[in-house]
Amino acid sequence: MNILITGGAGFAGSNFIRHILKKYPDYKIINLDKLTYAGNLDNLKDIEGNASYEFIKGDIADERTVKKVLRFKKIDVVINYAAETHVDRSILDPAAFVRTDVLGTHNLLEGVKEFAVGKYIQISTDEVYGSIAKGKFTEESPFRPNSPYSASKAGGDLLCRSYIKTYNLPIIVTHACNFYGPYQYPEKLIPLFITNLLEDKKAPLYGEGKNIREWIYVLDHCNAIDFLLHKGKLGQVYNIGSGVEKQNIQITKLILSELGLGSKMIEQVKDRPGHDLRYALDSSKIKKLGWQPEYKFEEAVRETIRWYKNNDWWWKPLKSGEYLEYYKKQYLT
Ligand code: NAD
Ligand code: TDX
Repeated sequence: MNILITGGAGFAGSNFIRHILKKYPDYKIINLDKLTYAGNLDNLKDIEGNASYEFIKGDIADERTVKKVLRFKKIDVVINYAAETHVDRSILDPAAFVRTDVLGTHNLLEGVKEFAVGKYIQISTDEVYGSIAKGKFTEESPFRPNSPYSASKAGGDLLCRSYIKTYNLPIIVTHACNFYGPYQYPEKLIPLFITNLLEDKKAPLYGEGKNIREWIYVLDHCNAIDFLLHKGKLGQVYNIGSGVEKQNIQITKLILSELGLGSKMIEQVKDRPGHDLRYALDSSKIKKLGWQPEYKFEEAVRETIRWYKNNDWWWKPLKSGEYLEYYKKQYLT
């Protein structure tokens, strides 16, 4: 099977490529990635020489690139991980999000239609449903996105829906909760806090840290996408959650305690505009099909901390240059 992974040089995509190549040595992976600030070939250093793997630098928002890859690589399946993904960056600069998350998705769908690709999986987020104070979002919940990031992801997902209904394309849409694990860019809560604390800097907690997210270890998400690739029903939408809900302050305290540090290393900073209070998914649909998460939250966070401790060669260079400019804009203005 020839699988096109877009955004495979990012956090979740690179973990998924490693997972697939290990488990299915006869599958061929083509990774199409623009290498934005979040795309990093160091994430895939260990599989660079694998004969079943090929990297192509390219932009999904460029129609010609997408069509060229689909025409010449005989792609059976497209899995779209490519996106601008950081909510705070979307508040500073929404245009890049609309371009990649909406127009990029549209180009992929057009390509799937033109070249009769057998399956398309859209990797998306719980944030499209908006915030929920009580209860959980099902696959039937309406989209109420509150940030330019979630609105642009919702735009891509709605295009997927329309291509299922209008053209009967073989599409599966997934909405997952927050990921964490190795190779996550140190701008997101868990890797930012771990790496700051390892550098003797404080953890910048928004407001009082009462916001709640549902957290899934990245390898559990890999298993879920692998499961849907083989057993998911075409034309369907699936929520992918762990059921593990945590306030940001609980996660902060867990990381501090694992590192032997106290709460004086927390810095309360100004809150994110439009900050969603809580996300929570009802994932019974995918569970009924036979998938379930395997990793325990505390153990997997410990494993993540160990990975960042042992791999500062990976994250230290990311916390200079472009990152520092962003960090100054984000926290120091
Ligand atoms: P990431 O920011 O780590 O990586 C994104 C990758 O996409 C990078 O390699 C980047 O270079 C590439 N990319 C960006 N624009 C591109 C373009 N125009 N053309 C080609 N490549 C491009 O992201 P991530 O955290 O790994 O997220 C992957 C996917 O999972 C995204 O679609 C995201 O919306 C979704 N998701 C993420 C989370 C999370 O907690 N991280 C949760 C749910 C869903
Ligand atoms: O410095 C910070 N301080 C802080 O308190 C950062 C970066 C975040 N936070 C808070 C904001 C959120 O309540 O932590 C929580 C998690 O924040 P992020 O890591 O930025 O994730 P979130 O906004 O929840 O979005 C993430 O999950 C869904 C991903 O970035 C998205 O790509 C994914 O779709």
